[in-house]
Amino acid sequence: MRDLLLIGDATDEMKGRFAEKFTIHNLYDNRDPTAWLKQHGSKISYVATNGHDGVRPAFVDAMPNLKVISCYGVGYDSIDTAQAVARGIPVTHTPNVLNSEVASTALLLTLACYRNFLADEAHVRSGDWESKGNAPLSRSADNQTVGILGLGRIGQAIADKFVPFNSKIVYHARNKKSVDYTYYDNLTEMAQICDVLICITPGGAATHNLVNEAVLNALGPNGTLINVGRGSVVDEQALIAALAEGRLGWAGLDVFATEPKVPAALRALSNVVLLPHVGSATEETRAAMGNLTVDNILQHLKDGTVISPVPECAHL
Ligand code: A2R
Repeated sequence: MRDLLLIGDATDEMKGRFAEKFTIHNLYDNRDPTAWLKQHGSKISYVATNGHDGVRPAFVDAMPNLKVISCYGVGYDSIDTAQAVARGIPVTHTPNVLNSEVASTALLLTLACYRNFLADEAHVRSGDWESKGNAPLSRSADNQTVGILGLGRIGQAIADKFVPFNSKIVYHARNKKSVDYTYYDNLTEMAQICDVLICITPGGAATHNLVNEAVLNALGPNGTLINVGRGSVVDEQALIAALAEGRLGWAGLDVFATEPKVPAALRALSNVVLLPHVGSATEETRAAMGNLTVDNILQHLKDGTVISPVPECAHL
């Protein structure tokens, strides 16, 4: 049996499928992962990790016979692809199979901000409805201008989910697409005309704090920021200040700068809806992502190819 290193979360189904072909070593079962890898790294031929845990460059260095890094997630900013390419190691991820789920999460977060259902539900449970009367009015999510930051696979699925809400879709990405939505090459200018701005770009250096104070101010006191991409894309301190000072209306966040730490100042605000990075976290979608994570490795074991390499590794 070959040896596979598992870093972080995996479903039971993934572990079961891996166990048919590999001896599985769970890195974080070891009190000192660095010491364990120093001793055993040379026997590891495959790594399965996830977008949050990734794999540290020093860990990759400690695995001289590593053949593939398979990421259980579409985002791979926690994996050093330049290092992997230099070693000829394909990094794979799970694009497409989560588009619809993450898009639903973006829509639901938007609706939660607009319709105030979380507070309304608490109003019923607490008995306030009976003792204090009707809940305050909320805002209609219909007929809004929705700006999408990152009109890729998931961004397009988000645009599709908003069709029944009669939304006007605008977008910002690095490149203009052949779509009917209006393209803005300047994010701040786009934010000025948006009711809702939805972030769904990858993380990493190129998108770090792309949504800064100027963008938040442009979105304005009646605006709503939704982030289902990566926490690093939004300047979290600027976001907290804008929300607290009323320069930004609402925020619906599934991702944060330093997960799972969420600043107390953000948790204390009433004009936010906060989720623990569950954008793709349904049984069905995680099963599909898990299968693709395993399939990439099993296919490589069979014929040396992978199914869904990240773009940087497509030539390997
Ligand atoms: O390359 P373009 O023009 O298609 O733009 C991509 C956009 N994007 C950016 N937009 C503005 N400034 C940047 N520096 C920048 N870098 C990338 O994000 C594209 O429209 C979009 C990414 O689309 P996909 O590569 O198809 O990714 P997918 O599957 O939609 O997932 C997006 C992210 C993942 O990387 C995870 O972080 C998260 O959603 O789950």
